[in-house]
Amino acid sequence: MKQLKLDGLIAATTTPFAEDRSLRLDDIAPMVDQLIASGVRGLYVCGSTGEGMSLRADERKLVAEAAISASAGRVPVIVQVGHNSLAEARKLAQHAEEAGADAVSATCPSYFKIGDVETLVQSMGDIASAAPGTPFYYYHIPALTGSSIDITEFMRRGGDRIATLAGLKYTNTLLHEFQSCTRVDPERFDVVWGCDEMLLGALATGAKAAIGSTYNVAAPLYLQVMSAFESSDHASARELQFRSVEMVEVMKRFPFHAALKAMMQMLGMPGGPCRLPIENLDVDAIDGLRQQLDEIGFFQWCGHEIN
Ligand code: MN9
Repeated sequence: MKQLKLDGLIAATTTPFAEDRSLRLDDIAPMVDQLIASGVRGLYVCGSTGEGMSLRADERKLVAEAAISASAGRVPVIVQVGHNSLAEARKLAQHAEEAGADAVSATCPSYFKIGDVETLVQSMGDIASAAPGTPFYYYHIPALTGSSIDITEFMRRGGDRIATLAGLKYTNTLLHEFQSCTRVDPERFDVVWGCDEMLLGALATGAKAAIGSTYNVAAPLYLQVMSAFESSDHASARELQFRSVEMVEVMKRFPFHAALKAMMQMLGMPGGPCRLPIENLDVDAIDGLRQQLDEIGFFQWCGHEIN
C-alpha cells in the first residue's frame, strides 16, 4: 500500500461551476496553483466543501482526475467517495485509486443512519476494499451524517479489519474525543482536524494536520497560528485564531459554502455558484459579505492578493 503521513493544512477544495452549474474543470488547475502558493499542503476533493454529494458520479471522477493532474505530485490528493449506495462508493474508490489518488476518504451512508460500530466497520471496509492499494480515511462528520458512533472503538476495530485504514477526518468539536483518537495508534493513524475555527485548540491536543474549507481563503493566517503555537507564543496564537472565529461568524450569516466561493472569487480564484440545495448569494449579499469581511480586516490578513 502507498504510505502517507498528512501534515499541515489541507484545503477542502470547492468544485468550480459555470453559471449554469455545469463543471468548469479548467478552473481547477489555477485554483490548485494558488492554494499551493498560499501554503496548502494537500487537497481534499469532493467533500462537503466540494459539494461532492451534489455531483453525479461521473462528475466526481472528472473532478478527482483534474485535481490529481493539477497537483502533479506536489501535494497529496485525497478523494472523498462517500455515497448512500456503497456500490457507487466502491466504484468511486476504485476509480480514485486508478487515477492515482494519494488517499481515499468516505462519509458513511446517511439516509439510513448508522447506529453501531460494527455496521460502520462493515460499510467502510466494503468501500476501502475497492481501493486495496490506497490509504483510507473515514470522514467523521456526525452533524451532517446524523450517525453517532463510538469513534475510538471504530478506529480500534476498523484497524484490525480494514487493512488500508490510515486515519480519520475528524469533523466534530469534541477536543477530548479527538485527543483520544490521536492516541489509538499514533504510528499508524493520522487523525486530521476538521473544524477550522478551533484549530488552535486542536493543536494544543496534538493535531498535526487539518482539513478545512477556510484554508482555501486564509491558509497564511492559519500558518501563523501554527507557528505562534509552535514557538509557544500563546497570546499571538489566540489573537490570530480569533480572526478565523470572526471570519467564520461572518460567513455563517450567509449560506456558508456559497459565501466561501464568493470569497474565493474576491481573491482571484474561480468560485462560481453552488448547486441546489445550497442557496447562492445575490449581488447585494456579496456586497454585504465583502463589507463585513472588510470590517474584520480579512483582506489585510488573509494572505491572498485581492482581485
Ligand atoms: O470539513 C468543514 N466542514 C464543512 C470541514 O464544510 C461542513 C469545515 O472546514 C468548516 O467549513 C469550517 C467552518 O465551520 O470549520
